[in-house]
Amino acid sequence: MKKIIGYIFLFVFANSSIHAQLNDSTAEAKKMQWWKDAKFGMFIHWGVYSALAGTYEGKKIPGIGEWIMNTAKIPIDKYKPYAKLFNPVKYNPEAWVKMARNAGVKYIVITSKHHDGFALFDSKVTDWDIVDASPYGKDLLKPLVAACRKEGIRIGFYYSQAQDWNHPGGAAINGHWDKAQDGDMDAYLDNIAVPQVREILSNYGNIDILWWDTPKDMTKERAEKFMPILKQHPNLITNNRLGGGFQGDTETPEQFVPSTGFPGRNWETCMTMNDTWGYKSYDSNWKSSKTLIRNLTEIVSKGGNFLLNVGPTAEGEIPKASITRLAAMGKWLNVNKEAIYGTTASPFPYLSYGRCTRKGRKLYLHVFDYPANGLLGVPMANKIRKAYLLADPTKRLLVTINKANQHSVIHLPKKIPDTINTVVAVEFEGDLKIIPSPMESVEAVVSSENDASEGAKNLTDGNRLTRWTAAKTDRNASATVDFKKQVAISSLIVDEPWNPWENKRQKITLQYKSGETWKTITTTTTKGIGDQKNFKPVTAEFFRLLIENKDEAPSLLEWQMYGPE
Ligand code: FHN
Repeated sequence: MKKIIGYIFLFVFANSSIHAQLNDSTAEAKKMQWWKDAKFGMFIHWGVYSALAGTYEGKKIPGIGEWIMNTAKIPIDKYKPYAKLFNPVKYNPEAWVKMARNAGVKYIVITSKHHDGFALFDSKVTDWDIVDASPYGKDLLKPLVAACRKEGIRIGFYYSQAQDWNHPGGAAINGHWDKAQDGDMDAYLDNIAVPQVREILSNYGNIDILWWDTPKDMTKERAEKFMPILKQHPNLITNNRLGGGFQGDTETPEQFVPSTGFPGRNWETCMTMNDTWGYKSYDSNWKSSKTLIRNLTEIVSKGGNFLLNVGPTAEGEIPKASITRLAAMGKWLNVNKEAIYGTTASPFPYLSYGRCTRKGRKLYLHVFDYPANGLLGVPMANKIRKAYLLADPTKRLLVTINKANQHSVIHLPKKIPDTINTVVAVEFEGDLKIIPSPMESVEAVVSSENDASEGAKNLTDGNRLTRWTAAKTDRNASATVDFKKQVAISSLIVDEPWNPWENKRQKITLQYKSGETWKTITTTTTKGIGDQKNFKPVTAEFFRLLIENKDEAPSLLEWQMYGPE
């Protein structure tokens, strides 16, 4: 399964990279502004699969819960009766939205139809929906949209346009497993998907986001079938997963934070709180609130949004573990909201102690690792007007030191105010003068290049939309930098062409030259999403990367290294 999903994603993401460009027209910028300021959204995966809750015929089915029909190869006539068990009598959309709002969530995206083809709305083109097939019998989207509007929360619909395992002709990753699924995909698109998208965009007033997914078998012609509807909704934000080469408005890294963000593109990391999107009764591998707060901070510091998932039960309850975590995020955001909403990305690609967000001449330093000596270095040569802890209602000024053309330094209080993320607000004078990071002025020398468009210069250009690839037949490659002087390095960042699905791994080793010998600093086996490694500072003139890829020519989008402030 992983392999096939990989092809789909390589296709959609490669395409969106090729066509990536600044979304800079005024209308586009205006349309995206609320979304860019919002930073934090809640994803809801909910449907008939929630009733199976990860178990079929007494067996725990591995993998993500909403995929249970595909993973367990459940025939349509055995799956459909589960709609009778999807009876969300405890559904309280007002309470859900209030809970989300208190957590600091600014928009909600719900699965109007997932890959099992079941619609959470009253669709006129099928009976496979909440009104006709479930004892609940009422549209689930309508009251949620109303509650969102009441609470000032934006609303988006997820719609699985290609995969549909219950309507003939719908696509299925790994292929159909039931004859009843066979049919003409174009007919499925014309008779089910296109009319349903028209329904969800017409019957609920203005919808803010349409979230496509898994564009299996979506050609340009097929994707174009949706264009007349989309054209009627110029303010609708769409993601990059329609297929057929349509890039949409947003990049959608899934389950990870890209090492260097997506400069020049709007992007949103979607992520589960445990290991499933749809409810699984026995998945208790919950991420901590600390991880989630830091993920949000890291994403925002790289210019992205965080779409964090909840998977309600078939009765309509959001798991307690999710509610607790959202409440913790809300508590932290309530104190530190100024440092998240409406901010722009960090001007500093790296800070040894945490992350940074910005509003004009104000920086917000998010301290994850409190410096043992209490001194916080800021890699800028500007004079600090004032610095204070954001959580301090008295805004007591912290002592700061500025020396010409050197890092500014802030004295922190001895006691750690917030062990998850202490925010220091810093107002500076003049235009920001960033102390350049070591890699900014160097170009790597590589062992081989595929061709000039994927050459060595792309490796250190600070742009993850360009890549370096070694010669096609190579499986081992190296890249070396000569700083021409001794430089202290304490962090390695590598970005890879996104490929978490195919199990392709690159082994990456960072070395420095000591005399005539190369010594290893750190090694990482990546998971197709790049990596960041921090280590004790190493001072040297020459550093090199060794990259091994067993399946294809080694390739990297970015190689960056940073030193302590
Ligand atoms: O297959 C889906 C999966 O079930 C889930 O909906 C995620 C959310 O981004 N999208 C697909 C996998 O990428």
